[in-house]
Formats: sequence, structure tokens, C-alpha cells
Amino acid sequence: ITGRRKERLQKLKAEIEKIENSGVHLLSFDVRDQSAVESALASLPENWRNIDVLINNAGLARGKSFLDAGEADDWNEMIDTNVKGLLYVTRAVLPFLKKSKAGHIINIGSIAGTEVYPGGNVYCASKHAVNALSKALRIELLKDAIRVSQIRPGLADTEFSVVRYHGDADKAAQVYKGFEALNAKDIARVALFILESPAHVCINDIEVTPTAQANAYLLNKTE
Ligand code: 8X3
Repeated sequence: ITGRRKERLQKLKAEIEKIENSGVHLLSFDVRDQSAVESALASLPENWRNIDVLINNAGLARGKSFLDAGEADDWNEMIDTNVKGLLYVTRAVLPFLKKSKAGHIINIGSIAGTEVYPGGNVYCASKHAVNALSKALRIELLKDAIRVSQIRPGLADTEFSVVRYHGDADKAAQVYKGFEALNAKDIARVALFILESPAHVCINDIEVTPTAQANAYLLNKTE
């Protein structure tokens, strides 16, 4: 497991390791830091060098305003994480996946990877890039028989909106009021479904929204 926040990872590691026959190797780094990504992967102990699955989940939205009112720092953070971070990690993990007999990459995209909504400009552009890179990798890794899948969630009640609204918890809570949003487990279930498909089956793309959401524009809220 990987992430920036080591304490959270340590807690998760302890939780997972309660499960029989499980083991966790923890690497804490920021996907935006290319050399940190490369040295983290290079530091893998010998018995952790068989990698079958890479899930590119790190990503964020920061700010939601028209371009002329946008903050360059927010744009950089989204592009550096959602696009460049995915590139750094994928390239560093590819040599391991190529050695595997069951290599599989799952990119966590978004409905914003195929739709654009007001104030979503740079976030949507970054997720359109994830969509393009998923398709590109599927072409490039065809000969290596590495499967590339993309999951594109709609509204999921995670830290997403608190981050988007720069820590404004009330504003973030409003986003998920009046309907039942997706949660992290819903997306994990989809990932598991993709990974449990037979070796000759590649699920290329799954878009998943709450039942109350038709697309980026249409949400059936009761309040
Ligand atoms: C999350 C979905 O609609 O908030 O990527 O952009 S949305």
C-alpha cells in the first residue's frame, strides 16, 4: 500500500494483517515527486518484487471556479497529481508488471473524464488525460498482455469535496445531501470485479454513478 500519510497507512497495514495469510508492504511517498516515486519502487525488498496489479487512485480536485477566477496553484496540484503522478508511478511499476503473468493496471478516472461541467475546467481536463492515457496504455501494452482498465466514478462521498473546497467541511457536506452517494467500498467492489475477470477478458471502462445521478448535470436530490 502506498500514500502520503504514513500514519494512516500504518493503521491500514495493521488492520489488513489481521486477516490470515495476508502481508502488507508499506511505501509512503507523494506521487508528484518523481525521484521519490522511483526510489520507493527501487527500494522494494526481493520478496515484494512480483507486482501483478497497479491501481492508480491518487488524485484530487482543488477549487471549482471559472478559469479567470482560478488559482494557478490549484491547477498545478491537480495536473501534477492526476496526470504527472500517474505517469511517474506507471512507468516505475511497468518493469514489474511486464515480468508478471497477470499484469493489470486500473486507473481511477471520473465521469469528468468524458464530461465537462462549469468550474470543472482543469479537473475535467486532468481526468480527460487519464481517459486518454488509459486508452494509450492499452495499445502500448497489448503485446505484453497487460490489461488496462479504467473506473470512472460520479459523486462519491470521500474526502473529495473537502479537498475540492479547500477544507470547507460544510460546503463539502452539501454536495452529498439529499441522495445516497457512492462510497469508497462501492468503487473497491468494482475494482475487485474487474480483477476477478478471466485472463482473456479485459474490462476497459466502467462508469459508475449513484442511482440518483444520471450524469455530471442531472442529480435527483430530495433536499
Ligand atoms: C468525481 C466526480 O462529478 O465531482 O470525479 O467531478 S465529479
